[in-house]
Amino acid sequence: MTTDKHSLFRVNGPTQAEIDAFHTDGFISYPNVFTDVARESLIKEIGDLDHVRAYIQQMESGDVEPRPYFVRPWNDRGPYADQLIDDPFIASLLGATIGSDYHFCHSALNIAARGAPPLGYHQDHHHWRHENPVNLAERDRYYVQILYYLNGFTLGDRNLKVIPGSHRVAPTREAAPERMLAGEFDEEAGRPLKEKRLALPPGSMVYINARIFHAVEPKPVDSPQPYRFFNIDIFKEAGPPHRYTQEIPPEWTARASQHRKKLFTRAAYSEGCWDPH
Ligand SMILES: O=C(O)CCC(=O)C(=O)O
Ligand SMILES: [Fe+2]
Repeated sequence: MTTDKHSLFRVNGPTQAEIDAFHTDGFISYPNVFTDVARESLIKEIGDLDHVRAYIQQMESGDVEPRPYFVRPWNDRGPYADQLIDDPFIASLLGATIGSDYHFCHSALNIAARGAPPLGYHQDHHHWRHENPVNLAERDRYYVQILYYLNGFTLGDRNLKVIPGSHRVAPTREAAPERMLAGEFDEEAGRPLKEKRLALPPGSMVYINARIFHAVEPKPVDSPQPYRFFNIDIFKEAGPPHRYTQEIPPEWTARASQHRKKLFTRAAYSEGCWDPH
């Protein structure tokens, strides 16, 4: 289950300016960062999955209501998607931004078809809004999402948007995105909090601190791009499970390198795992 490629990316690691952007803005945008071979191979690998084919066929048949396509955890990864987990560039980026003590949390695969509804502003840090001692203790630990946009997106067509700097505002009930955009938290963030809409060519990636508020615009019914592919890998600082920390398939562990075994050696989320004992 390996590719013959040393890396799927055009770059080896982040620049100092990118690391600074991660801490200051809460995200790093990497347009066209996949090599052409990796981008094309990943698109083919995903497009060839039976359930993806079935979904697209069903959408094209036109006789069903459009429905969202979302798989979590996404485990049937081919060799290219598998390599994403610890590609040298990804390992370098994680190491440079959050250090070496982190685990693989989970991944997901999403396909947005024409007419897909928007996704409102949200954060994805799952220890928030839970008051158990474990959640409070984990509140400030890094939770990083790596968003892959294999066929890209344009403004107004399922584009991602973020509020740069919003990861610096304490996660209280008052810290709602509408109030941030109204300027109420500029002082706490140390900068004016404003929406930034992104546009990214095929083969792009966005690396975010999951504390940052982010949202997705709808896909117009007449979008020139029939399907937007989106896959995501999530890493967490070592510690108790997040809400979606997945079970690692035994065959992943069986064929894992030492480095990978370390990424996979952590508890998965289970019902009641946050309850005080
Ligand atoms: O679809 C996207 O571009 C991002 C989706 C997202 O924010 C999420 O899955 O949490
Ligand atoms: Fe999200």
